Amino acid sequence: MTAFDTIITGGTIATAADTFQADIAIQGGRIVAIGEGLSGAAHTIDARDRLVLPGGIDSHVHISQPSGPRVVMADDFNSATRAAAFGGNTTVMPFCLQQSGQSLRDALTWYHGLADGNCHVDVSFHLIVTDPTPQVLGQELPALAAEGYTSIKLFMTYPGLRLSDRAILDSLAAAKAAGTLVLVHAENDDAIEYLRDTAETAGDVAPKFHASTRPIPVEREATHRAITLAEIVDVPIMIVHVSNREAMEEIDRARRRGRTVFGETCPQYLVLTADDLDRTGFDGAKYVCSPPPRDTDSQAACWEGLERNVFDVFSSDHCPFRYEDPEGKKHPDGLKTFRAIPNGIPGVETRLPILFSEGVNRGRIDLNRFVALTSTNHAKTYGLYPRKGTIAVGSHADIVLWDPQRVQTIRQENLHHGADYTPFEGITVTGWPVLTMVRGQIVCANETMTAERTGQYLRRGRPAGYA
Ligand code: DUC
Ligand code: ZN
Ligand code: ZN
Repeated sequence: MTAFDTIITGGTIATAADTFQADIAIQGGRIVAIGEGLSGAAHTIDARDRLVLPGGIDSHVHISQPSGPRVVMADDFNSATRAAAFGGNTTVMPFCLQQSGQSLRDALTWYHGLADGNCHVDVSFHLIVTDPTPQVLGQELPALAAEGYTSIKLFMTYPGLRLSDRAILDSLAAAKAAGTLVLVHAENDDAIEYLRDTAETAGDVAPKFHASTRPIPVEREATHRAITLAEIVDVPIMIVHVSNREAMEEIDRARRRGRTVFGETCPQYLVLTADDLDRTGFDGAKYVCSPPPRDTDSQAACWEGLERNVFDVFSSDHCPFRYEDPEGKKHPDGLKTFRAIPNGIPGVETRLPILFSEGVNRGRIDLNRFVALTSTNHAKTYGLYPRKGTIAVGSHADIVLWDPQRVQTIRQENLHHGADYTPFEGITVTGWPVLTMVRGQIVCANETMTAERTGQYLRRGRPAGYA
């Protein structure tokens, strides 16, 4: 009889608070002891020369999301969560889209049907509310919050998704009553449509005009408005995928007024720019996402935001479309105008190595802040802590071993997602996750999957801001 299922020995553990040498004992999928000289396990993992970190939580990914006529996302739950695991993640949070006229329950039934039994890491859904009827807000939202669906996303742009200010106010009020955290995609839709019409009239239809028709003021104004609407209702809010300083300043200003505003940024705002949308031929389409990558000043601002806590979470906004595909970036309508290019880029597998290499190795953030930004804060923000997001006795044994010395050039051929390209092609990083364990089970190690779709659905508790 052994005391433990697994012991991880000899590694350097880092949490959001501490870095220390210790062994970890695991039993029944949970961490049951942390200390020196642990022994008595059926399996021992030698973690010498490895960092031992809480598994990454990517709280912003899109998987199998309906994306318009004859457009198909490149990942299903199998491929997306496989890529997530190889990228050092143990939980992902995709978006369940409510279609117009649909109930949230029906949307969830459909989405669970795609996800359940098909995931390699644990999952939990945000709901995208596009049709906030009295029934949806008054009946469904509170019932679903009680069942652990405690976050929704609202869009201020996109025909079919965008909500009016009044609908946002009503949704915020319902979320407040239900204890649900509201995430907002903040871009001014009318301004975008005006700029797009103007560009197209001038014959400006290449991919690069996706960026120029969604300039910073479009994001700044909508960020300000979203925060203002949340202030009127007196409810916390999360501004997702922030790309630039002016939107950051809106978050700063609101916090100085005492508002609870959370912020998120993503790898594309650290290492890509709008120039990438101007690559030769149609290659710029590979970088079409919203908000678009900006310039090097905005990159520097986003780094500063990670350093000084403007941003609580760092997510991928994984939203993959194949490039060489008429149902992807080369959609026949997209070839005619930037307006119809499917919007989004893959990134669930590369989020962590990019931040580790560019952030920790370059001394912009320390290892503990890295853990906070990529795991702990996601768990705290979305009601998963301390089950997830840390290495502590009683927590799920969601653990990732990192080789901090491994030098790797990001190449599509080495990745596991369903897309046929990576926008981060050719970036050389130092530090790579080499073993991913979910609830005590090794899911992948040394380039190989070692478990088959053992991910579980996670009900969540109250989110941050609703203490
Ligand atoms: N918003 C997202 O959050 N992801 C992809 C596209 C978008 O507009
Ligand atoms: Zn968005
Ligand atoms: Zn997104």
